[in-house]
Amino acid sequence: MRYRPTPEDRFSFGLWTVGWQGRDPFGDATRRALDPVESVRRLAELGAYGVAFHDDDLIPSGAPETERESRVKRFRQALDATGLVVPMATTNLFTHPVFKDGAFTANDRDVRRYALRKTIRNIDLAVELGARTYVAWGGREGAESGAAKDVRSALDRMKEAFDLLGEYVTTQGYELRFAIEPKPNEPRGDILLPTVGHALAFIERLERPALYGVNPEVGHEQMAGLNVPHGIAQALWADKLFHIDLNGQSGVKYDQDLRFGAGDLRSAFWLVDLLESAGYAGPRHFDFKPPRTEDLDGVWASAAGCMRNYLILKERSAAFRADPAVREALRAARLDELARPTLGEGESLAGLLADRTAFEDFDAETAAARGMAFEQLDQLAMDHLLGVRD
Ligand code: 3MF
Ligand code: MG
Ligand code: MG
Repeated sequence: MRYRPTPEDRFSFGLWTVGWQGRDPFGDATRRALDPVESVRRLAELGAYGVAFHDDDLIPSGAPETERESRVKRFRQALDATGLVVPMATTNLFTHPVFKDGAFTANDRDVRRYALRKTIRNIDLAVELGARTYVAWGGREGAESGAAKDVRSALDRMKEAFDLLGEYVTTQGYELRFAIEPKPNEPRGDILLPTVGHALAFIERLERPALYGVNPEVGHEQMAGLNVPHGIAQALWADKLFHIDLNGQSGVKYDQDLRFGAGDLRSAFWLVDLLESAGYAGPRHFDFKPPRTEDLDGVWASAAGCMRNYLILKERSAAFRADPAVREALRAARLDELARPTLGEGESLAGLLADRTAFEDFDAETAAARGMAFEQLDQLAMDHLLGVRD
């Protein structure tokens, strides 16, 4: 069947996505809790290959050791029975009231120490279950008012935390890399490391930069009005796209977490086009929330929709790239020229300085009059996206 996902597509879902009960700041849950075992079975039936979890999604915070063991055992049995894998795991450092002022950057030192121990405990479980990526979203690392957070001290504490986690996985010999997930705001008024760019710059200040990359989320960048494919392209360029959270968002407003493909469809098209043409090999992970209007049938329809939309866009992007008219339009728009170094082969800065055609004899008026032919190219993309070119 067309657009039917298979494990080769590497689609994964967080337990917290399909498991979201619809609680929001204004209303109570609209759906019953889902047993992680049920989620694993349903996701496998739908064609997913992986499932991700926060520690608290699997084991309620504060559960006794025996309960912890039995819950992990049931989860592992469900994974074995379905063939689903755990590519990524993460820590819940935002739900319990103890984290109201953050975790790694909480002003209270004892809270920071607790957050590190909670994270390390779940890293052990993540590795045991086969995860290769550990995501860190600093949802409550931030502030609502100016003097409440000394941002430079907070970044020192953030660095201290990530360096300690890096030391832990290195000394344990774990094959686990960290992916930092940026978000500009919500639930804090302003969150530290708000965008892909902030996170990439932060990583370079860590003791073991190679251990850390980013886990950008479509909606998070769009909440800040940013161009998602551009941010992802920069992460790929820096070799730092360790993981990705796919979802949908309609512009600069509250965090919508729509299913992938909803919201800004053109951005979703360019994102799939980028991931596929760049050969991104990691999981296509969906971090969405089926709207609270839906019952469980709607939840599974929404999850299936995420994967279906990805596959449709992948097909549209492949058709776009294979179209001879598009290739011609790309040439007319001089993408091939952008790929060429600005200096000639073997040329040095001295060559550029000595080249009269580059400046003294350069006819800027004629160059300025050249059209870029971007509109023809973009309309071809639109035709392919809308499925009217074949
Ligand atoms: C919030 C998020 C988070 C993170 C998750 C993984 C609850 O907007 O996107 O989902 O993705 O904590 O680290
Ligand atoms: Mg999110
Ligand atoms: Mg996310």
